[in-house]
Amino acid sequence: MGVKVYGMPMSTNTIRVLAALNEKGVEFELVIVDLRTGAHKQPDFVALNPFGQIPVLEDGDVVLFESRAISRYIATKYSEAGPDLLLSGGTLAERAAVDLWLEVESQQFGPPIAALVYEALIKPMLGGATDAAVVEAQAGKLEKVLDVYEARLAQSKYLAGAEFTLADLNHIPYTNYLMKTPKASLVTSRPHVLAWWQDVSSRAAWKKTAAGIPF
Ligand code: GS8
Repeated sequence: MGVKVYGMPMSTNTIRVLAALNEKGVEFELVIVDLRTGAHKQPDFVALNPFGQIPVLEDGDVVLFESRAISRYIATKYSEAGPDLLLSGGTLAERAAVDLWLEVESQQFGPPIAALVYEALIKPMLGGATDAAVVEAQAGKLEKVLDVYEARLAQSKYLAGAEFTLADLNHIPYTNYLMKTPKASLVTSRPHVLAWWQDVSSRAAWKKTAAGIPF
């Protein structure tokens, strides 16, 4: 039985999982769970993820939710294929740097960029109106985070060091959507963050993943 991902092609957290699978060259089936019809709150799906959210990964007997746990599982299971996303052959300090930037993505970068992207891009697609004050507030928070990234990326080609890792990959889905909002300037005004974005978003695996996003 092959790998199944339950989710939607436009969902950032689903895209994080697909990006990891594509980096590793793993074949998968995307099973559509349509948030617009409430499919994620139906008992058969809640049996897979008790939080009733996408994505879910099913790999034989292994069923996982939380996209960051799933991307780490993929990076670990397929450590031999494609890039060494967790620097498993590296020193303790090198692996710790991957963990550090994975945490920064989840704890510092994720909350403001998710709120900004929802307000500026997703909400209008769902028929709502963007609240400019929310966008400004979240952009203010993200700006401070990206100042830290600018300093880091001035010294290091990728977030965890000289190699592309899962820490970089986990940032791609939300940054991709940020670039489609008027706040893309948060990236384009920071030369090292921009160079990093141009590099990570030009990877063949990301281009393949992006081709599946409907807009
Ligand atoms: C968040 C999943 C999530 O918010 C993860 O997997 O990383 N921390 C979790 N999923 C959204 C779709 S955006 O990708 C979702 O399922 N929303 C519907 C809901 O919460 O009811």
